[in-house]
Amino acid sequence: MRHRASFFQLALIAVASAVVMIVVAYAIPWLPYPASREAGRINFVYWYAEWISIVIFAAVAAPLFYSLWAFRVKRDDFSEDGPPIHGHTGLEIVWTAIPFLIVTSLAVASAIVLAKNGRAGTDPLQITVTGQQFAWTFTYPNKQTYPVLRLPVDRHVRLTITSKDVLHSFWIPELYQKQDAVPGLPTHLVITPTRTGDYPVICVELCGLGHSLMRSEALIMSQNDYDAWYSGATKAASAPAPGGATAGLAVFNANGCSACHTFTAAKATGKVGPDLDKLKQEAAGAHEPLAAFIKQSIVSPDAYIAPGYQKGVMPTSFGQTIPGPKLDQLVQYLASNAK
Ligand code: HEC
Ligand SMILES: [Cu+2]
Repeated sequence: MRHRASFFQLALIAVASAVVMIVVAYAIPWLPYPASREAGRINFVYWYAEWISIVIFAAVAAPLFYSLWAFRVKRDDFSEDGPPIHGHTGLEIVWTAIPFLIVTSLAVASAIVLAKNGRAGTDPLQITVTGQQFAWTFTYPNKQTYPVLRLPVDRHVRLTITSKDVLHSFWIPELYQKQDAVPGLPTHLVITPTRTGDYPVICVELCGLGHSLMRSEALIMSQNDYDAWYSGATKAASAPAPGGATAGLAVFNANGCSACHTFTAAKATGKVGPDLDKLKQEAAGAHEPLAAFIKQSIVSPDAYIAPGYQKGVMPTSFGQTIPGPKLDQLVQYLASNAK
């Protein structure tokens, strides 16, 4: 037999195929570098599955490429195919047993990782994440709500995730795990950050016209920086700001306005909607008194569309979700701080 596959040739093609796959797998940064313990575990399962795939690819590619080369039809070769194989029990046992073991081991590894990732220890930092069209807000144990998620490194954090309107999904790519935000059904996500840095917070459930703009930031900071921010923020919340602006500012932050609007008084730098520092100009342009214009813009945003902006991006639910007195505080706050 001229074409008996030499073990050496097959092995050579298998190794070459594996090397190509390893280069593709490692040279391209397919996933962000994990920034939490939970992400590290998911990363482990990912590479476990990746290595199984590399081995299977090599095992399939080697006989395929060998056959293409060794058994190709020669000129003037009219011979029939070889006899087919029927009912090879040994072969069937092998090709059932191997996938069974692979799939079972993947399921066991994933189950262990998911169970471990759900554990928050005895004293996690508890933060409530609220999704609404189209902003994320984060409520801390001091009862204050902020538009940016700040987390200390190396501490268990347990997020409770809810939604005020439709389905959203909370995701920080560097932390790998996603969690749905469901109205009326709080969900949970445990994070134990391992790397400081600024990471994007993204909504990954198509939730309306402004879905792609529904982004915030997660700042993972050292325990010291976090403590300094938290105690400062807590003090600022209890000390009355000049002009009695605290209440209005709290309503502004709690409703995610800063995710979309720039407003210097609130240190908000959102770019999705108009710059609220220019509200006076805008009200004059719409020929309305300032406070009435602001109130109308919040309660029924579609009544007047700021030039250059789109209808349907600013949430239309604030009239129902912000109680009357708070709405007045908010309007007052915006009117008195607008330039
Ligand atoms: C998802 C992004 C988004 C969020 C969240 C949001 N807005 Fe808006 N807002 C917009 C957009 C876009 C416009 C311009 C379109 C329009 O006029 O409806 C706008 C318009 C406005 C205007 C009119 C400004 C002008 O120049 O005409 C005011 C006032 C305003 N928003 C206040 C608020 C307040 C207060 C909140 C929080 C309770 C808020 N917005 C939350 C996107 C948003
Ligand atoms: Cu969303």
